[in-house]
Amino acid sequence: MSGTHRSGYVAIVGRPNAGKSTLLNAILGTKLAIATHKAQTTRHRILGIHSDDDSQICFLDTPGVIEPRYRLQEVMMGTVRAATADADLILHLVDVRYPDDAVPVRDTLLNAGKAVILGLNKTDAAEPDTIARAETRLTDGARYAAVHRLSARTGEGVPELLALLKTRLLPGPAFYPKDQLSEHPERFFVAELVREQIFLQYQEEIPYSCAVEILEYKEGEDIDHIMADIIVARDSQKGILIGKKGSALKKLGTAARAQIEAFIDKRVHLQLFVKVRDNWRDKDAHLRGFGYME
Ligand SMILES: Nc1nc2c(ncn2[C@@H]2O[C@H](COP(=O)(O)OP(=O)(O)OP(=O)(O)O)[C@@H](O)[C@H]2O)c(=O)[nH]1
Ligand SMILES: [Mg+2]
Repeated sequence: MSGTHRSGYVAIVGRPNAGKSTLLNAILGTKLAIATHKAQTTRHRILGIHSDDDSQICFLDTPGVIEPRYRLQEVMMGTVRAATADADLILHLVDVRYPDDAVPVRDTLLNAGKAVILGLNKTDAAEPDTIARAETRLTDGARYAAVHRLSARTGEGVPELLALLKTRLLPGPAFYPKDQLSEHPERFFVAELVREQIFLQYQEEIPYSCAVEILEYKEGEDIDHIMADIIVARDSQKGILIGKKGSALKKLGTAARAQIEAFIDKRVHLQLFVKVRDNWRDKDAHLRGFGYME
């Protein structure tokens, strides 16, 4: 054990698909946050806690920064602002192949008056000169506290990133027990895993029109019984979700169940229902009900 104990909150902020949730999972060595190839996968602020003997870093994974077009997206951007405000340190994560996209987020973050570290992610998918160009493009005249290259997918550069973040945190005690990874209840992760499968299995506007609500979570001796609603925003989406003779919903349920079983390390009986709540994405009462708003 060495010297002073350090602790603090690090908000991971960036455009959709930058790899924020993938990075959180790589840091924690477990799949805590859902991550897909589709933009706007993350809708909440997700706490992931990394502890070792002499530090505790509390990461806040956040929704990708966009120009909001409907109320849910506005609320998501409020979540990003709140996480940024709460954090001691900001990690601006960028897909190294698209530095131009990251410029508006960079300018907002650097104006927030906090230390911002630039994480150039996806180095496994880019040539060295692309990476160098991205670094120049983003750091030219910008006051980042530090710059770090990494690949959340391969894990290259991730231990070094942790070491870098650690040096930037102030001395302080652990906020959570050292074996704790997060603070959301199990049903939150279960709902997220269902939502992840919706992102993977359906096209176009469907993933963006769905919310998942756990209706019942009954723990059994060797199998848990879970009932969940998938909420859609329009009647026509219900049929798409269910598919011919229920085939699409069945496929979704099978895939989600496998993910949930891996997550809780227990057998699961999962029942999914589809409900319509007209334009739920624009209604605060629903956004609150589904846990997107306080
Ligand atoms: N090649 C490569 N792909 C990556 C890397 N990190 C993430 N990805 C991929 O990029 C896509 C988006 O990853 P996410 O982790 O969901 O991105 P995000 O920033 O959380 O996205 P939102 O939640 O939509 O804001 C997924 O297909 C990941 O597998 C990386 O280091 N290299
Ligand atoms: Mg994400």
